[in-house]
Amino acid sequence: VSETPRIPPRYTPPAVPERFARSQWFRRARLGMFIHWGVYSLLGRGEWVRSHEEMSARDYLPWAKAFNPESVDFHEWARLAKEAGMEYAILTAKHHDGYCLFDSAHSDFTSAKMAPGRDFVAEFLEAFRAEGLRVGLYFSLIDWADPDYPVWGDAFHPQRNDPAFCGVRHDFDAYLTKMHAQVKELCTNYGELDILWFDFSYDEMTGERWRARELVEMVRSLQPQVLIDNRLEVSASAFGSIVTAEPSPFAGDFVSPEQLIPPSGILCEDGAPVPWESCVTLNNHWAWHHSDTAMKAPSTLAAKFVEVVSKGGNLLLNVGPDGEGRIPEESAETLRAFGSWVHAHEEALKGAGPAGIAKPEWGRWTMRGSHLYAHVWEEPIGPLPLVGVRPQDIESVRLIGGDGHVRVAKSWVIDAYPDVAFLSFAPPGQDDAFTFPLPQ
Ligand code: JFZ
Repeated sequence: VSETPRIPPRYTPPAVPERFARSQWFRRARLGMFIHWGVYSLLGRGEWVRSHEEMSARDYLPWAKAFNPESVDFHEWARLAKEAGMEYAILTAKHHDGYCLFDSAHSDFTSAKMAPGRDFVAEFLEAFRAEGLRVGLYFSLIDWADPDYPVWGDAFHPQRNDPAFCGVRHDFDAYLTKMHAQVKELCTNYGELDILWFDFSYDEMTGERWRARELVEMVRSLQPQVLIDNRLEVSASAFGSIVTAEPSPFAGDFVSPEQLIPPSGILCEDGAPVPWESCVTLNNHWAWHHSDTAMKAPSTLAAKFVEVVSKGGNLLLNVGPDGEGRIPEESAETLRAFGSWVHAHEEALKGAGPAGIAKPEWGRWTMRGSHLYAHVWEEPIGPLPLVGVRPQDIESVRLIGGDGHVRVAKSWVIDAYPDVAFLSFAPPGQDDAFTFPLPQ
């Protein structure tokens, strides 16, 4: 339901600060596709399989050699993203296992030099751009395949970051030089990128330990407009200096909560809204998992997407194609059903954000320009109170996604609450009814 008030200042939500100007397209886009895909997709036990199952490099190598998805169709992925109502997509160019889906002068462990003989990053970018989608690349700061990387996360090595263990042949600075060089390749060889999604910092491995200042300077010199997440500085569970008055040079352009919608959006210390993007799996894994059938319902995704928009964030929904590059049919079906709902309610979501009105009991508010959108999750039993909206501020009301009328309720209904507008719903031809089944 939408009504168009003559906007008095009381309906104007706090503006996103000027320092986030670069992310304007991103904050309007609101919905993206995350794609976890690589060698691990062939094993079907999630992208952490090498670490969780204590596989050595030698154990993992046969899988890397076998990874050869000849029938992968990136155009089909891109069409699904469009059908799902998504505006951008982010592919794992390199995950923690170190296997690159792009051609790199600094690694032989790549899809270009191994069985596929293809640059999947280039193919992905071409296909998604052709559908008019913005494009991003996920790049792991952690690399289990590089002997110069401290072995955190590799359960095979209980010593983790212990310098005594990593000491002898291990040269972390040499690792960083290679890692920076690969990021430079991604920023140089693939045209304009919209997002670089670094993952992730932990313990002492954060910020300058990645030579992050130098890295971000290099990225910005090559890709001035690219958006960077906040994980050069923090893990999935923290905001970082982006929410302070003095963000570091590598604080990033947005916060990246994982499997979590922040309780009241994300605000800077001074109360100004900070851009954020919640990444969420459709089941319980990022990469393809052969026995994970826990699929979120399209209606759950719809409700959660409204929640995200009402709090000023983005939703990045994940798919995990299998080792052949097929997006599981259950994921595709779920996204198509969710997408048809998104398309039907697009104007209340894309380019929309918080309304600056307290969350109502019947659902949520979003706002776009001077339009307020009431997302009504409950079946009204009578006139619906719009607490925070005065009747005199409403110019017109309109129902989105269904037949029937919605109108501002007659005065006798609201006598007890003169400052609250009420809506009544009526099926076609029954102007005096209070309610009728809302569209799902
Ligand atoms: C990271 C990856 O490890 C994971 O495989 C996936 O790509 C996800 C999107 O990002 O997940 C994390 C990162 C950091 C923490 C937890 C999960 N953390 O620090 O708690």
